[in-house]
Amino acid sequence: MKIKIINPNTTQSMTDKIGAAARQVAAASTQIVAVSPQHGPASIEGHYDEALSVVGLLDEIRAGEADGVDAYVIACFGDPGLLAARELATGPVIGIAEAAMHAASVLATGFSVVTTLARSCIIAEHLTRNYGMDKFCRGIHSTDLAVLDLEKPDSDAYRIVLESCRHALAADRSGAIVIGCAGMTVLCEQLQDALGVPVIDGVTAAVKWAEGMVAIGLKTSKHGDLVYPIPKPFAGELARFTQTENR
Ligand code: 5HY
Repeated sequence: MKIKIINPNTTQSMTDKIGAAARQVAAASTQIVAVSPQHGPASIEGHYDEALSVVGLLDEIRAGEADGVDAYVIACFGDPGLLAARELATGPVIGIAEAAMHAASVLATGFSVVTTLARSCIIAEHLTRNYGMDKFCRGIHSTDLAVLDLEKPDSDAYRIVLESCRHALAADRSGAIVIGCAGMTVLCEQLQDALGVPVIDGVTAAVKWAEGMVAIGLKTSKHGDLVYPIPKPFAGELARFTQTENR
């Protein structure tokens, strides 16, 4: 099977890390394709960045449909464009926040999220309610790290994230940590060893969830609101999205 992991920001070094983490856990028979769109924000930190990242994300879904991709992972903790992507895709589309939260909810009666900026905490809070995970999520914590700080070797990111995880576990009385940024994927194993609790990285959780669904023949429902988009003309720079016939 072929799983396409889309990092909706345009920072290739982060995409490379995400792809490596995915390949580490993927089955030998699973081909992992990890991409960033040609156009879009270098990092996604808020509603504006998320909105502008969705066109590039959907470009990658369109290309994937032509390449016979079996499932997609949206590798950004805001799960941007998730439902639009599901309309366009045939196979499952999994967001890393959704995957990580669901995984944490069966490993502990309560989990904490540790993410980047304070504004991203509010977006994560909205997601917990959308996913019905608010009854499991005991707290959402900012490290005040910018997303691209995670790409800087001298950012001291590991120590800062570890400290925030320790605080979250104590303050929230939670039993597991969800790391709230795809760029933190490389920290996950070290954090788990240091903390002695499950630390869930949505990238790897989403890959294994997608693999499992494809393996049992499950695809995105095309009955109701996730049916393929209605063919219509798109003007200007979006003309490439014009579809003339129903799929
Ligand atoms: C992410 N932004 O996972 C999110 C994290 C955040 O560019 N990749 C990004 O801070 O919302």
